[in-house]
Amino acid sequence: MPNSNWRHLFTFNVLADSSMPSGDQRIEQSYNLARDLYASLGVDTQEALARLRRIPISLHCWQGDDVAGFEQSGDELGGGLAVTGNYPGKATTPDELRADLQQAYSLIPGKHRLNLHAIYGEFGDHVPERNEIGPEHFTGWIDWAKDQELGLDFNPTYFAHPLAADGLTLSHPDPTVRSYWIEHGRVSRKIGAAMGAALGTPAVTNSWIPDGMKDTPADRKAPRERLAESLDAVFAEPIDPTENLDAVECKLFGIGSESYVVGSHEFYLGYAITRQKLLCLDAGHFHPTETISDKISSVLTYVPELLLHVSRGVRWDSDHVVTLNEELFAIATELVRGGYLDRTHIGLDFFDASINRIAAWAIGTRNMIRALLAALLEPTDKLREFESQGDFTARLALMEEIKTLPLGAVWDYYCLQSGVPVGMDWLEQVREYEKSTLIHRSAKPAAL
Ligand code: RNT
Ligand code: ZN
Repeated sequence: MPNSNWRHLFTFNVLADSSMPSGDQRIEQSYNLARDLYASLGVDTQEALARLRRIPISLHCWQGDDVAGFEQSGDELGGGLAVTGNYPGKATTPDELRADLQQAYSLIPGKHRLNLHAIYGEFGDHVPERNEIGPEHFTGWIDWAKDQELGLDFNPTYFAHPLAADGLTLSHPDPTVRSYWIEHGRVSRKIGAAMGAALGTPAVTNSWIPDGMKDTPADRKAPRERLAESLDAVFAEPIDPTENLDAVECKLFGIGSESYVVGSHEFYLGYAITRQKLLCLDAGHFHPTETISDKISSVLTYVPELLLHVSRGVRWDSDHVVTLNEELFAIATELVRGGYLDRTHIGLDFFDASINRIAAWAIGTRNMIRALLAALLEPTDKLREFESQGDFTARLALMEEIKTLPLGAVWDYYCLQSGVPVGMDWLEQVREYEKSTLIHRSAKPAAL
C-alpha cells in the first residue's frame, strides 16, 4: 500500500480529530464528487477507469542507463543521440536494470510493457556481432517479463558501432556494410517474434536508423533507394503478426544529420503504406511547431497500426522527460476520440541523466497515463454535438471549461485502487531506493 506522506499534505490536522476522514476516505470522497460532476456531463468515470486499465504503455529500457546497453564496447553512442547529466546510480548490469524497472513499475498504475534495444542482450564473456545475436541472448529478459507479467517490444540497434560510425547503415553505399545491418534487422525481428511467442503478445520491433548527412548531399535519391531495398530484405521473411509487428521510425534531422535524413517522414510514410508496416511517430522528430497529435488520424487512414514514441523536445529533439503539457493531452485525446487505441502502440522515448532515472520513468509514464485518463473523461459527445450544429462558440466554451474539471481526484482514486502511491508519495519510495541501492553502485558518472 502507498505510504501516507502525500495524504498528510491534505489531511494535516486530521489526526487531532477522529471524526475527520482518513486520507483514503478523503480520496474516495473527492472521487465521488468528481464522479457526479463528470456524470452530469454524460461521462462515466468507472467506465473510463476500466478502459484506462487496459491500455499498456511500453517503457523504454534505455532511460535506466543512458542508452549504454551491455555490449561494453566503449563505442560512443553516436547517431545523433545525446544524453546529458551525471546523476549517480545508473544501472550497469541487466540485473540492476531489471531491479530499477521493477521499482519504476511499482509506482505506475496498471500493467505495462518493456521496450528493449538489441544492445541490452545478456551476452556473457563473448559479445557477438550484431548480426549474430539471437533469442538466446534475451532469455533472461523473457523469463523476467513472464514473471512480472509484462509484454516486451524490441529494437535493432543501428548506432554505437564502428560500422555506423560514418553515419550510414542500411543506406550505406558499401554492400558489405549494408548486408551486415540487413542481417542485424533480420535477427532482430526473430528476437521480437521469440519474445512475442513466449509472452503471448506480439512484440513491436521498431527500426530507427541514424542515416543522414551533416551537410547538403549531392545525391538524395540513391541512399533512399538503397534504404527501401535494404528494408525489403530485412522484412522479406513473413513473421506471424501475433508474434512480431514491424515498425519504421521517421525523423526530420539529428545531430550530425542536420541537412539530410535518409529515413524522412515522407520516405517512411510511403514505405509503411506500401508495405503495410507500422509507422512510428516520435514526438521529437518534427519541426518544433509541428505536432504528432495532428498526424495520428491522417496516418491511420492509410497504415494498419501506429507506434508512438512519446517524448518531449525542447527546442530540438532533446528527449526530455514527458510532462503533462498540451501536446500530451492532444495525443491522448486524438487516440481516444478516433477510437485508435486498439491500433496504436504507445511507447515512451526520453533519456535524462540529470535527475533520478527511476523518477524520470515514473514521472513520464504517470503523465502519459494521466493524459489518457483526461482523454477518456472528455465529454466528446457533447463537443461533437455542438460541432455538428455549427455552434463553435459552445464547442470552445466547453473545451475550456473541461480543462479544470477534477481530473486529479479521479487520478488519485485510480492510483489508490491500483495499489500504487498517490500524489507525491512515489518520490519517497524512489528516495529510499536511491539510499539503499543506487548510491552504492560503483558506475562512473555518465559523461557530460
Ligand atoms: C532516435 C530515435 C530512436 C531512439 C531509440 C534509442 O532519434 O528516437 O527511437 O531514441 O531507439
Ligand atoms: Zn524514437
